[in-house]
Amino acid sequence: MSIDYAEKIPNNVNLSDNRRLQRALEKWQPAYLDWWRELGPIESQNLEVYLRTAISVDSKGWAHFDHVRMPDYRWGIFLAPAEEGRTIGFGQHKGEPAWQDVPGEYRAELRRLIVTQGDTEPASVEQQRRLGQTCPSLYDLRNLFQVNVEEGRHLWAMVYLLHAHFGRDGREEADAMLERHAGDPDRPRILQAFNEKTPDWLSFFMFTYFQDRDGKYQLSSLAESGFDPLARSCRFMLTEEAHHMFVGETGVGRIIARTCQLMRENKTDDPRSVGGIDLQLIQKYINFHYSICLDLFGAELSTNAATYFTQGLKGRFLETRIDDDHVLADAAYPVPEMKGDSVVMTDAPALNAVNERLRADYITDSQRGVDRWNKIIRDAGIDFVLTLPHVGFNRSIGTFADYHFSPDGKLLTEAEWEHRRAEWLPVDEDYAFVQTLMQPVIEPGKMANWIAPPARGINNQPQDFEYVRFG
Ligand code: BYC
Repeated sequence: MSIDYAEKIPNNVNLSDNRRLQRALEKWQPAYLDWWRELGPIESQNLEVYLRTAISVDSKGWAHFDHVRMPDYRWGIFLAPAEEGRTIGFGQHKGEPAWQDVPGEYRAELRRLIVTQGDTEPASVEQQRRLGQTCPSLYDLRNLFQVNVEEGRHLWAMVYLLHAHFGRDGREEADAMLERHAGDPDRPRILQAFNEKTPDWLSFFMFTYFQDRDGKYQLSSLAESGFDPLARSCRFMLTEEAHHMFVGETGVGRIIARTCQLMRENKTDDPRSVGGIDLQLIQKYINFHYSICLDLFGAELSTNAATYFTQGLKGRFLETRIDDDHVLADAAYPVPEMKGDSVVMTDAPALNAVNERLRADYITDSQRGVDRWNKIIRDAGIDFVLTLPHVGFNRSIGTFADYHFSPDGKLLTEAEWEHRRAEWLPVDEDYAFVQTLMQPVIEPGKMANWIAPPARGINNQPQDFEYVRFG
C-alpha cells in the first residue's frame, strides 16, 4: 500500500504497468501544473510550507509532515486498499461482485458523476487563490495551502478514473476540468456554489465548514459505489476531507471566541469598534454559505438520483449501516412540499428522495458545529444564539427555488424579500468591512486581532512554529 515517489506521478496503482495510461497522464500533468501556477494560490511559488503528504494509504503513512517547497509538492494517485470479495451494496445489482471496469450500460451516468465531483476540486482552489495574501497567521496560511494541495490531488483522483476507464472522452473531460473556471461567465464550474467568490477568511472558514461538508456527504455516497475504483478513490479522499472541515469549524469558532473576548474586555456590544467581527455578521455569512450548500444536494425528488441508486453507482450516506433492503422499491421517505402558503412533509418514493435524505443527514451534521459555536458564546456570558436558517431560505434548486422565505421560515412576497434580504445576507458594505480586517500577519506565533489562536498546533507544533518559510 506504499506510494511510489520515484515515479514521475506518485501512485499506488502500478501505473508503470500500463504504459499507455502512464503516457496519457504524463501528458495531462504539465497542463495541470500550468493551471496550478496560473490559477492556484498566488505568490506561493517560493514558499516552504509545513505540509502533510501521504506516503502510503494505510493508517500510519497517510499523514507525513514536513516543509515542502510549494512547487515541489507531489500530486499523485492514491486509492484506498481494495476490499477482498467486495460486493455491490445497493440497487438492482445488490450482492453481485463490485465492478473493476465500467459497466458499459452505465457509462454515461458514471462519467457524469465523476466529472461533477472532479469539477468542484479545482474550482475550490480557484475560489481561494487570493486568500494567502491576507492570512491571519502562519498557522492559517499553512492550513489554507494544505487544503489547496489536497483539493488538487482530489482532482487527480477523478482525472485518473477518467483516463483509466473512459478512453478518449475521459481524456477530453479531464482537459475540460482545467478549462472551466470558478466564476467564469463563459465557462463556469458545473455547480453554482463553486462559482461564488471566497473574498475573505470568514468566507474561507464558512466554505470549509459548509461546502467541504457537502464534499463529505457526496464522497461518502460515492464511496459506496459498485464501481470499485471510484469507491476506493473516494474512501481515501475522505481521510483528507476531515481536516478541511476541522479548519472550517475551528476557524469560525476562533473568530467567535475572539469576538466574545473583545466584547467582554472592552465592555462593548460593538466588537467592530475594537477590530472584531460582530456575531450578527457571522450569522449573515452562515445564512449565505449554508443556503447555497443546501442547493448542492439537488432537487428533493430526482430521477437522476433514483437512477444512480438503482444502477448501483451512488448510494446513501453509510449505506451499509442502514437497516433496510437497500433496493427501495416500495419504501417511502418524507420530503417537503409547498401546499398553499405552508411547507408540509409528504411521503414520496424513497428512491426518488435519495438527494433529500442526504441533505437531511447534512443538515443534522451542520447543526452540531453550530451548537459548539453557541457554547463558546454562552460560556462567554453573551446573550446571542447562532442558527441555521430555514431550509427554504435563499434557495435556487428544488421545491423552494420559486419561493422566498425568511431565515425563521416565514413565506415572503418578492417585494418583502427584496426589502429585507440585506438584513439576512452579507451585502457589499459587509464584505467591505471584513476586507478592512484582512491584513496579513506572518510573524510566527502572531494572530490577527479578529481571531483567537488555535487550541493546539498542527502535528502538536508549538504556537510560534514557523509553518511557512518565505524563500
Ligand atoms: N447547481 O435531478 P437533480 C466537494 C441540476 S462537493 C447546478 O436533483 P441530481 C468539494 C442537475 O444537474 C461535492 N445545477 O440533480 C467541496 C440536473 O440537471 P439535468 C461534489 C444543479 O443529478 C469543497 C437538474 O439540476 N460532488 O467535493 O440528482 C471543496 C435537476 O436536479 C445543482 C457531487 O456533487 C446545483 N447545485 O443532483 C472541494 C457528487 N443541483 O439532469 C470539493 C456528484 C442540481 O436536468 N454529483 N442541478 O441536466 C451529483 O451527485 C449530482 O450531480 C448532484 C445533483 C447531487 C450535484
